[in-house]
Amino acid sequence: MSEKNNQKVCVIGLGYVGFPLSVLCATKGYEVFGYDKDEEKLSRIEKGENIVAEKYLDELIPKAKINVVRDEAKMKICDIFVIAVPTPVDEKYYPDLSYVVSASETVARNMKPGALVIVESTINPGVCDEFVKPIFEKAGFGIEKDVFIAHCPERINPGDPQWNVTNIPRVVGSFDKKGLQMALNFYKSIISAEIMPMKSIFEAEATKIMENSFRDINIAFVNELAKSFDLMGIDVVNVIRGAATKPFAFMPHWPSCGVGGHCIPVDPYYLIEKAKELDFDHKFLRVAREINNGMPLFTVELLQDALNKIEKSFKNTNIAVLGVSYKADIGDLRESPALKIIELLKEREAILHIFDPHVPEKSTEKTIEETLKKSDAVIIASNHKEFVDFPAEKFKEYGIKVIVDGKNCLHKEKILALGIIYKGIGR
Ligand code: SAJ
Repeated sequence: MSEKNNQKVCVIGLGYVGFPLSVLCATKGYEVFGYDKDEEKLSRIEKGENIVAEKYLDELIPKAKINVVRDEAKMKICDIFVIAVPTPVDEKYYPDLSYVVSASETVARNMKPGALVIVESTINPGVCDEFVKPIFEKAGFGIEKDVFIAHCPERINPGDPQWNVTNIPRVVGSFDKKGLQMALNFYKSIISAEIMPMKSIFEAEATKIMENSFRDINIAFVNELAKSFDLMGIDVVNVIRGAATKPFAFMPHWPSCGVGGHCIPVDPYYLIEKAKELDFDHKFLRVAREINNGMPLFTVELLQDALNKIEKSFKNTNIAVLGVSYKADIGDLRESPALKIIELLKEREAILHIFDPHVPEKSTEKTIEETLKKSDAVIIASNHKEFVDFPAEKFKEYGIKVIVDGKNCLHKEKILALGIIYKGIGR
């Protein structure tokens, strides 16, 4: 039996990160135990369901035995623990590490000496040192003696058809050489991509935060350009496409009605707050967050201007909101800008008809057609395939007079040619 085959892995947190990792480990010869506070997740896993609806897992799940853990004591036999719980921010955008702390305490209560503990949740530099390590020391474990702590930030991109837990390169950091080697051996045994050892656990924590802050500031950059170019009558999307013909030193990002999801709009705050403790103000990150957080209101104001052109105001005007989730072709609502747009439109007493094929529970209508029939204006808040492929002529057929394309995903010229008022974000 290879070394890994008699090792037992316990994954704490069976969401879009932990569940795929559990499946992968089980197909790679590990005995896998899955722990989550959500009983529904556990029972669905026991039934062999693909609880994150990622297509690439469909063929792996039948080969993956995951022992769900309801009694935390059962995890005592495990050699490797992976913590993959949420790291959100609260309503004031302060980091919420309560899930990481609680998961670490659960492991510390139920861990045999010598185990490896890996945190995959996205955290800022210092969290493993200031929050995770003390929990294990308080439980009587000595770092580098009978507990090894590592950080390997998750890089899951929900819905990505190419990159997933089996093939995304990773970075790993630890407090000590042995912990680093144990973590490298683990990830190299399950992932067919580069696993880069970092010089410290702090570097590993900083890597993911930097990756996602990079994305947030670049999106803020094009969102700000969208506003200024709009005033100049320049189509920013075409300009970005033009800039993207440069084969080096340019990476296109796209303006939109806002930045949602569990990562991009959240992670920069972890770095902002950490730096604040050290009396450093991450001005640039803060301004980028302000710009991106302001995009839902900017989009609603575009709709207001367009309605004024047909002598309508929001009050008692029927508005179709197409899309509620934060990203194309998935039903994830976390930090979705569409929810902010809906809130702003309700404040302005518009009559809303909402449709998202991936979020039936938030939809007031069952089809695009039904939604358009009841509406004078449309706001596109998610760029689902169903909306992108919807024939422009049909908007005319259903009497739509105004379209605000929050994802710049419709055919602007076709819509304008039909005599419909079209406004995109920066176009
Ligand atoms: N967005 C823009 N303009 C862009 C790109 C995205 O407005 O140019 C918006 C999207 O509409 C969405 C939000 O930003 O509302 C986030 O989009 P995202 O494509 O970054 O999707 P996420 O939230 O699933 O981000 C994940 C992240 N993965 C991890 O944190 C492990 C992120 O690091 C990836 O870069 C991203 O997927 C990806 O590349 O798709």
